Amino acid sequence: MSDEEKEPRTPRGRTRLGLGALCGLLAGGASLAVAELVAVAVRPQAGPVVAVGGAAIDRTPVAVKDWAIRTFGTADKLVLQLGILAVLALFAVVLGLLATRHRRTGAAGVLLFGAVGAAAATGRPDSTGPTDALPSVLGAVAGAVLLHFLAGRLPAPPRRAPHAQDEGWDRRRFVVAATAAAAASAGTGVLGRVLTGADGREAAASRKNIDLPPPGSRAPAVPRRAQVRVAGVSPFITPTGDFYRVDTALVVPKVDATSWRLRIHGKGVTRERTLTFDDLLARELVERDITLTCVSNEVGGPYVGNARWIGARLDDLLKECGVRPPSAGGPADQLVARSVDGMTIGSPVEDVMDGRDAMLAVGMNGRPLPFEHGFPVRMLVPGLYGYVSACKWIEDIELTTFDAYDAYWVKRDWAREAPVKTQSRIDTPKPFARPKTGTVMVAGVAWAQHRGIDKVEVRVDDGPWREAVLAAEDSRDTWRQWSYAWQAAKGGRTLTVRATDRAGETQTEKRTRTVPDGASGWHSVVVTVE
Ligand SMILES: Nc1nc2c(c(=O)[nH]1)N[C@H]1C(S)=C(S)[C@@H](COP(=O)(O)O)O[C@H]1N2
Ligand SMILES: [Mo]
Repeated sequence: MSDEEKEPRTPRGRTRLGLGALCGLLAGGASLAVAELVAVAVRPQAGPVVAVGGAAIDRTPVAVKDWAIRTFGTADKLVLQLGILAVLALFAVVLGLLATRHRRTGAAGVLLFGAVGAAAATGRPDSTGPTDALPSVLGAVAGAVLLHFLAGRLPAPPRRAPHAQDEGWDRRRFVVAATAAAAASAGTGVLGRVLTGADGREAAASRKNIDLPPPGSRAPAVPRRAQVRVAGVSPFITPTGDFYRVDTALVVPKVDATSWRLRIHGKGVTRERTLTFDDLLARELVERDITLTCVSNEVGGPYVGNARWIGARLDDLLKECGVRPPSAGGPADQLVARSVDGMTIGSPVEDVMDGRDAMLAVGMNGRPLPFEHGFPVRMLVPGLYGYVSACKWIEDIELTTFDAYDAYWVKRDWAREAPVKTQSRIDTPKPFARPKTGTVMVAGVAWAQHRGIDKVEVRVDDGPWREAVLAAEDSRDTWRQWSYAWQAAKGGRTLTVRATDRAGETQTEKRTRTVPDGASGWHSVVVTVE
């Protein structure tokens, strides 16, 4: 065996490798810190972690995405970013080890990672051009230089200094350089964070300054009896802070309402328009209670919420632009909404213009939209799943055809058209609860937006279906609560619920997955009566 192969086995060889790994981590940290700082100046979304994460989300197979949403819920994006950081750390260590042998190759490896980040950033649908490469490129250059520099200050390989422990290595110099590099990276990273926070300031100020005008058409008060008085049932109006959030944005877009614009154009648009936020507020605003549901919601799942929205009617606006629905001879059957972060969402023009309360929403539960829910403006179409109707951070509406264009999710195996499926959920008792024998209140929600709920039935084990008591209906675009006073006898019991919509259609028992157009099947809860 040659000396070189034995090298790592000697104590000094091991020290050298350990320090090499450290150099790699320091260089990786410096790269990220510099990149994130540059991203503040360029665009927060152009930072390498966000760009690579976004590219990963877009390329993730539907099954994996579904699994991630199921497993990590709303934390899915955090998990993804931590995963990216872990992979980067691993590669940083490898490059550091490589640099103990070949400084140049190690440094070149760092540049290669920069190229990957740059490609991801410029390839994002919301990329604003080649400047989006700057964070990754400058970060990688900083990391490469640092790795080259630090690797040059490692102890010499044993074969070159076989006897003297410390010959050729200025330990103090290395420690000083490494510490300085770590401190500079940390400082840069903190500065980047602080400046990122400041970046959304104008948008936040614009949101604060909004005084939503009173809607010209108010929603009637929610009937008092729309909420069943049973502990554990969802609040009829979902508090904004509890409203589910589903989107692909790793960084929530912070749009300044004063510079926001919405362009309406495309097939059959005879009077193209670009609206400002004030233009929108100057229109007659409508206030409506609408229940929003995600197509990724499993049977019994949490991705459904009900809010009181304020917005401008979309059908009126489209008519002013000369748009006619297909049934009136219009050439466009698909309305594609585009957001500032490059999301595209396609809705049937026919549904948007059939008189239902499709709107460009500016308010949620009496306040301007929160950033997470699409500030300053989002679309809503009662009766359709969010991915085909509810574009957040909207900035463009294009009239086209379903034949001519597939929107983001349609390119990823989801259905082109997706009306909400009739569903019902048991909110209480919870799975594996241990209620006492006697009267147990079973209660929950059912939804069939834009059709309305006409009946909810509950079944115990394989017994007969029993009609639940329906709470008052708010509107056919909202969910409806129900309750059932169950005379519970001792033992393990399975409670099952099913709903019937106003079209007379009873929820099918057939279980389907969420892909391609929403889960179906009955929700069951297993409890033990004591
Ligand atoms: N810009 C943008 N809009 C979007 C999405 C998105 O990823 N990006 N997701 C859609 C999906 S799948 C759903 S279910 C709803 C969820 O809206 P919420 O987060 O306000 O509940 O937003 C829709 N609008
Ligand atoms: Mo969704």
